[in-house]
Amino acid sequence: MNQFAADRAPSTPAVLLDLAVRVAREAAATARRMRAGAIGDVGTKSTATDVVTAADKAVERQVVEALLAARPGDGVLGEEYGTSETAQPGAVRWILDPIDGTVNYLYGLPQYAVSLAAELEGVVVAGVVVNAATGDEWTATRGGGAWRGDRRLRGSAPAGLGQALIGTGFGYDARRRAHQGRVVAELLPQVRDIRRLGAAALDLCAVAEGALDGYYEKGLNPWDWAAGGLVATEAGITVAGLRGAAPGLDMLVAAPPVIFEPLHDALAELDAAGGP
Ligand code: LIP
Repeated sequence: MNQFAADRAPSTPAVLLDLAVRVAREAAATARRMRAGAIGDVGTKSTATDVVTAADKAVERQVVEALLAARPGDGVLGEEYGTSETAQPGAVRWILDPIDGTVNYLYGLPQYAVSLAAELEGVVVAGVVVNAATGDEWTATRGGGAWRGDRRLRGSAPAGLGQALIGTGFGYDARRRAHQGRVVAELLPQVRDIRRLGAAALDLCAVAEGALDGYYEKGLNPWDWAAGGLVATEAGITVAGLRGAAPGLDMLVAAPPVIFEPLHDALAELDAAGGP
């Protein structure tokens, strides 16, 4: 195959997913190996608790190198190094969180993931999330369903919001956390219970497989939810913002249709997308 043909390898969702799974598994192995050794070179970003480790950086470099070796004309948006290449027109934009759940990784809590999505012309068409601590893996292609291994995922069907187990997360800024704390305190009596697991990608996969009945969070970046959002969507989960907005930095809400509206309305009433 000549270079031109290599640059124009088929960009079908299934082909892109195959590459994403191979690269994400290799990256998860690196994260696991580095965790076992030591957490070196811990730095901070937006606040003193917003940490980044040598592993975050090493894993991102590894994934970018592997993707561009396979598909030189593509672009990559990663959490640690931003947009690493200018993608050619019609190329794939890869969206990567090298270690989602970095604080869990730092503490050795087995809830951190490599999250990798393939976006074509603004639409995520394939995604994989690998729990780097356990090896558990969730995949999806647009229109092809969501899977955990060979099990098709279809979310949960709680009887109502009051019986729903809801996941959420909090930002790193103390002022935002104060607002988020007030919101979750008011939501708690309205639901079965709350879980704060620490990695958005895994929270979204948990909703896809029914291990959570819903999830919401303000302040997520594209790399936190691009892959997990496709897994949830393909499992029949509604993934949206508040009041008709698209999911994004202001708010992401993910829940099965049976409880999406009451969860949405409770969050809107509590101004969950507001605050600093
Ligand atoms: C994390 C998110 C999580 C959020 C954390 C953090 P990171 O991403 O996945 O949902 O609650 O505060 O932002 O920083 O570990 O990649």
